[in-house]
Amino acid sequence: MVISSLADRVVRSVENVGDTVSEALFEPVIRLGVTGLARSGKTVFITSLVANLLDRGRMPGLVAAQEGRIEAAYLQPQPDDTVPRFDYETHLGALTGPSPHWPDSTRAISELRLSLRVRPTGLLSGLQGPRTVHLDIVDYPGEWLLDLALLDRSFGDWSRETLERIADRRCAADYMSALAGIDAEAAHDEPLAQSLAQSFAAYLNAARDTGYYDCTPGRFLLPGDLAGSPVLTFAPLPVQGSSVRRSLHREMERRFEAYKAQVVKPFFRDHFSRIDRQVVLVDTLGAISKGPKAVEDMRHALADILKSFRPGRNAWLTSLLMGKRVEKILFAATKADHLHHLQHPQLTGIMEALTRDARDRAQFAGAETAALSLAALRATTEEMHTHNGQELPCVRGTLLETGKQAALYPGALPDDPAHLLKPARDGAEGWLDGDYQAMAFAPAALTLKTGDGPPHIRLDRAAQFLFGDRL
Ligand SMILES: Nc1nc2c(ncn2[C@@H]2O[C@H](COP(=O)(O)OP(=O)(O)OP(=O)(O)O)[C@@H](O)[C@H]2O)c(=O)[nH]1
Ligand SMILES: [Mg+2]
Repeated sequence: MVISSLADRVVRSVENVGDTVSEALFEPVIRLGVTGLARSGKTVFITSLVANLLDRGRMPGLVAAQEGRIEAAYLQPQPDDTVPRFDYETHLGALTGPSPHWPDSTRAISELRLSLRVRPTGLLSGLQGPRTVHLDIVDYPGEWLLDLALLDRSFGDWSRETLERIADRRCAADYMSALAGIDAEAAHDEPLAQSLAQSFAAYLNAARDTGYYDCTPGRFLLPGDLAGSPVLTFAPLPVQGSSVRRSLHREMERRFEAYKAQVVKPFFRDHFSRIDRQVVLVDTLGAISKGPKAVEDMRHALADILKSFRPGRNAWLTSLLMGKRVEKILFAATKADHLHHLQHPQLTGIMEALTRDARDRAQFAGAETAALSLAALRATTEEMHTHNGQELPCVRGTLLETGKQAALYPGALPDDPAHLLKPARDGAEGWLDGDYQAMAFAPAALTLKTGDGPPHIRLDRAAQFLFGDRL
């Protein structure tokens, strides 16, 4: 009885509402944020996800697809006029064309709207025809989330912390020597400011290429149309106390504040605050193959990234969100096709452990979280090899560098993630049990059956967790 009167009320209210409300009711919008550090696999993930939602033959793990309730999927013009469109067709062409290659690096925000016509289940199934659900996918660099930490730092604090952290890094040597003999309280001199900012930006780029993840301010790495503007022409200085009028210190401080107000805040206000569901992509295998330092560094970066999803600590963000929060966060170890599936549980275990602190806190803030390992575009096949009487689970693919076929055994990932994370925390130079091999494979040439999207690993499970409940 309760159910039928509830349903009546739904029908009645539906008849009475105006267009906007009925659109909100019948055409819900899910904003899915896709982020991760540079090269973590964002572009390939979105491209393959969209292709596999358009052609759903390989998406049995997405319940609505499995039940045949998705009647149609189509791309639409996106709702935000000022955000570049995610260049789906070009990226898909790169991955699935006659000479497949990985898409170019993107490093800026972009967006795509995919609309799904879905037959409802349960209570409403008898009352309603298919409804449209819009999936707005937003691709943005994880580095931009790291900038949140700048908001509650003064220029002086930020300078001190940054210089302390980078002083011993080889890639920072040029910048540190450029600072030698600088009097921050001397009169501001624009050529000097520019050369310091350029040198600092060069350091940030080198640091990122070396495998450091704490590369903020994030926009220094992808200036876009802000290149050369004052908001990007500052750098950390050896300063003490408050700044002297008209000094280099005062001007850098002003620009640091402008960066926060005009670059960092607008991103959080216009994009981040509107996200409903979030996937954080992590190239866990890549970091493991670079060694313990890279793993530890990545763990820190992830914890920092995740602070944005637990905004309690940041008064400005808390007031901006006004209680709204990301409902679900998925942590996904990408490129799992570099491993035989026998090793996937270990990879997921490492992913879980890497984000444990951060996950606990996000859960604390009410978001549902999960970890899994996936490959957005599977570039390998699996095979067993016998080596010294031992069976080794390998993957085979075309090497990116040589174009030759090769079988790879990357090394045994430990069952207990602590065997990797502990030495990383303790600052070990190398892994005890020898190295983990990373090899870059080229995307395989594909002949797709009608109705099938590109091959992947667990992309359907990721989709089910992220938005399956809304279909
Ligand atoms: N084997 C394999 N390699 C992948 C997969 N996804 C990404 N890669 C590799 O990772 C690289 C980076 O992937 P992208 O999707 O461009 O990563 P991104 O996060 O968009 O990178 P930026 O735009 O530079 O920040 C690719 O060029 C591939 O070499 C995958 O599913 N399988
Ligand atoms: Mg990209």
